[in-house]
Amino acid sequence: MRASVSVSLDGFMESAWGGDDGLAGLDVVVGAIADGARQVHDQAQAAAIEGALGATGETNVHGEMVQVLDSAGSDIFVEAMRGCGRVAALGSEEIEGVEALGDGPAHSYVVQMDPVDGSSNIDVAVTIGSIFGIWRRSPGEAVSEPLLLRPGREQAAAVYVVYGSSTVMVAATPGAVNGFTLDGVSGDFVLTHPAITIPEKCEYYSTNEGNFGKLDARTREAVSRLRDSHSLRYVGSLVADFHRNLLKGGIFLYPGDVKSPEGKLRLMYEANPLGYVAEQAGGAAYSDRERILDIQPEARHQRTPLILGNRREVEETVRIISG
Ligand code: AHM
Ligand code: MG
Repeated sequence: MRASVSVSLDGFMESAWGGDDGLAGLDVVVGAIADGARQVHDQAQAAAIEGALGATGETNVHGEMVQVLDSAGSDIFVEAMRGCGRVAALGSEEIEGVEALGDGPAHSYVVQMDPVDGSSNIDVAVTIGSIFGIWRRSPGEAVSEPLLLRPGREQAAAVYVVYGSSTVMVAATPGAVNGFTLDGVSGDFVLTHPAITIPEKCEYYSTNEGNFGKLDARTREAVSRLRDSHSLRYVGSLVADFHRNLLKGGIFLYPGDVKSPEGKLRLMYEANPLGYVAEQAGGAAYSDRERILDIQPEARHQRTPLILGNRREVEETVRIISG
C-alpha cells in the first residue's frame, strides 16, 4: 500500500470557482479529501486480501453494523481533515459528537461527511462512495454544535467520491461541477469530467422497489409512474446511483414509508451534499415536501426522504407525493 502523500488535483483551481476570494483555502480542504479518498481506494482494493472485510462487531449512532472499512475510512478522513489545518469542526455519520479540529483564523471551514457510503456493498466488491458537505466558518465563530446545524443552501462546496470500476471525485463549487479520475499509477486526480450538467432527458429511475408495499398510496403512484416510463437501475449505494443519474440522466428516490416517514438517508451527510451537487449541475433535490437545501436541521443525525436528480422529474414526483 502507498504511503500517505499529498495528491495533486489537476485543474481544480482553474476549473472550480473562478477565484472567489471568499473560498480561500477550499482547495486545501478538497485536496485533503482527495488524499483521503486515495487511501480509502487503496484499502478497498486490498480489503479482501488483507482480511479487512466484514463487520467490526460494533454498531454506530444509527444502530447500524459498522464495517471494518467504515471504521478505517472514518479514521482516514478525520485525520485528513485535521491535518489540512483549514477545518474547524467535523460531523460524521459514523461519529456521535462533533469533532473539534481547530479554532484559529485559518480554520475557516466546517465539514460533514459520510466517510463510506453503501457499506453493505463492501463485502461483495460493488461500488461504494464517500460524501462531504463543506460550510464556511466566520472568524471567531464558536466551534460547537450550532456550527454544524446550518441549512444546505449555505454550503460553500460539496464533494463526493465514487469507488467503482474507476475512482472518481466530483467537486461542486458555486456554478461549477467537475469530475476528477484517480490515476492509479501517479496517485493524482486528473480532470476528466469538466463542467458536468445533468442531462435534460431522464433515462433512469433508482429506488428500492422492495419497499413498494410499505409506501403510502401517493408515493406508490409516483413510483409506478416512473416504472412505466423509465429503466430501473439500483445499486444500493447512494453515491453510485446518484453518479449514474448525474452523468446519464435520472432520478433517485428514497422516500419515507409508513413505518419510517423520514426515510433512511441522513440530511447532513447524504442529502445536503448531493442536493448541492445536483443543483449546481442543473438538477434538483427535495424531501417529500420541500427543497432539501432549505431544511433547517434540528439534529445532526436526522433523516429525510430524498428525491434527487433530473429537475423536471423530481418536481413532478414531489407534486404527486405531496398531493
Ligand atoms: P450507509 O451510509 O450506512 O451505507 O447507508 C446508506 C445506503 C445508501 O448508500 C443507499 O442509497 C441506501 O442505504 C440503500 O438502502 P436499502 O438497502 O434500504 O435500499
Ligand atoms: Mg451513506
